[in-house]
Amino acid sequence: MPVTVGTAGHIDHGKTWLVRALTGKDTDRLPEEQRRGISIDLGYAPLDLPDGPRLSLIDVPGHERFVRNMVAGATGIDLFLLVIDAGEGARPQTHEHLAIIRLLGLEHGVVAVTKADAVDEETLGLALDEARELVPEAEPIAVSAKTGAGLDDLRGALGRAAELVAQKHKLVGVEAARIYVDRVFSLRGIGTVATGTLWSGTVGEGDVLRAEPSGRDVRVRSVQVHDRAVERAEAGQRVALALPGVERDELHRGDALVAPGSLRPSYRLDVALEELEPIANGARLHVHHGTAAVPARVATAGAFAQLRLAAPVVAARGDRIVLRRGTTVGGGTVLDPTPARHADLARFEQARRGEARVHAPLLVDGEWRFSDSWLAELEAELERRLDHADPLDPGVPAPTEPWARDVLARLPFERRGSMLYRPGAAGALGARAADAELALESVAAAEPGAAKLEDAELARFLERSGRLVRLGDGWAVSSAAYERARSLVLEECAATRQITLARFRDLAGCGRRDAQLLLERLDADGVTRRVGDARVLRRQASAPTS
Ligand SMILES: Nc1nc2c(ncn2[C@@H]2O[C@H](COP(=O)(O)OP(=O)(O)OP(=O)(O)O)[C@@H](O)[C@H]2O)c(=O)[nH]1
Ligand SMILES: [Mg+2]
Repeated sequence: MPVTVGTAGHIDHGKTWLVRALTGKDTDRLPEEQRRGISIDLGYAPLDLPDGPRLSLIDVPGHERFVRNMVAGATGIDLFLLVIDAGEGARPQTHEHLAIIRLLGLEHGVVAVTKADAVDEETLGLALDEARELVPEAEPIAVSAKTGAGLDDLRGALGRAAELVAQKHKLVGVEAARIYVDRVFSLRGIGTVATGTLWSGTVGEGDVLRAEPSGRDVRVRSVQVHDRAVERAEAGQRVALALPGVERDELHRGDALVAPGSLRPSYRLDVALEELEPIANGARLHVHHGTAAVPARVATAGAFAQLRLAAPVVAARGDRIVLRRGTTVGGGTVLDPTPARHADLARFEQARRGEARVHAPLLVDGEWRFSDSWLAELEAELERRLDHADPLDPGVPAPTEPWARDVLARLPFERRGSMLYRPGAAGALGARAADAELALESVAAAEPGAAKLEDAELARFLERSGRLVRLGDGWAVSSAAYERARSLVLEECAATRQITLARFRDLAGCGRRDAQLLLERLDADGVTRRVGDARVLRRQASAPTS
């Protein structure tokens, strides 16, 4: 079972150097990080333990201004590696990071007292004593990233802690896939890539995930774990997902990718509160959940609170959250991720006992029951999404939960395929009709190759209306060119069982880049599958249809 380790500790205490000494990788990759000599954003590196498992390391920044990034990194981890400068001892962010680790319910970790080379015996002894007091459950280890002293002991301690976590992992059953996005970037020839830690479930090539809160379904073209392609990644692993058809600016840190129909975004969370500082009824603060940080207002009752969020999050019962207002003021455990609006003690108590109040749909005697207020909220949420839908195709994906059929029958929307529309709504090109003509002309002129289309929304609309097919990186081909490419591949594979990029390029008569993009689209569409340097047909596609 894969285990993810996150660093923690005050600015300049030596986290990044220690990660580099352990893994050989410098996680301060941003130019600004290199210039200023501090970490700003999260860094990632694999750590191979001698005859042990491979761990994923997440390096976090110590600067107080970037605690938000630290929390985003820490929410996905299983183990902490608290780093303390032997000469300085514990400082403000040592304490704050440790508080966050506790609020997130992380039980296992290792404390490294580093820069041991720079202090005398006595100072080192004092620092180790202080560390013991701070984190009684972990034996602190004196290390130096400069000389390498103590690194083997540290690897050993990490290995033992990872073992404890892995045993706990085993007790957790398989759940629906859930990833909180921490980075989005685009790669030439691949398109948009999103990374994050897989909290639960598995994810593999060809899976469909729902991006929340946008509600869009996305198809996973390929999965990598630490720069290596895998067929399927499992819970606990850091994953990089290639998502064809998603533009880079359509997905952000904080968004969730979940198995469709498993978890819904919610503007409210009922939590059992843990206060580090008093949190008053009505207080405004930031809720950190997954990789998101969302402004919220708190409605308290006793040791509970309802968090009313300015933007929706996707949470599950039992998730931990951190509350910050300049500094970390508390945290909590989610009791109900989709509660009705309320703030009374009796209902919080019920939620804590896990008693189902009928609010969100519940199957009772073969029938879906839900409250009127839940239905009204769902309708309002769908209306909100429809308001933001693309005017070119003003629909949103319909809910796919088991209750969808019963519930949608009671809402005033029109279902067309997998989408929901306002009754009679139709896409309108309007002022963009001329742009559409130009786009189609450039795609036709590029045949048999691809043309670059700057307006992604327009390209999506034209694809939905069957006039072109989008490839990665904003390139597109005419529908005819795509069909021809598909037939070529089917025919060649029928004759010789496989097709290489070079052969396909010659047959199609286009350039290498366009050939590559076309083949990747055929992979994403489930026609072909990569095997080494060549492509073969996926089984269901092997009977030519055209
Ligand atoms: N002598 C000595 N100096 C070290 C050691 N490790 C780190 N340093 C020094 O401490 C400085 C800061 O180390 P970093 O690893 O960048 O600190 P950090 O904790 O990652 O800092 P932030 O990410 O900005 O919070 C380095 O530039 C080194 O000069 C060590 O083992 N021995
Ligand atoms: Mg650093």
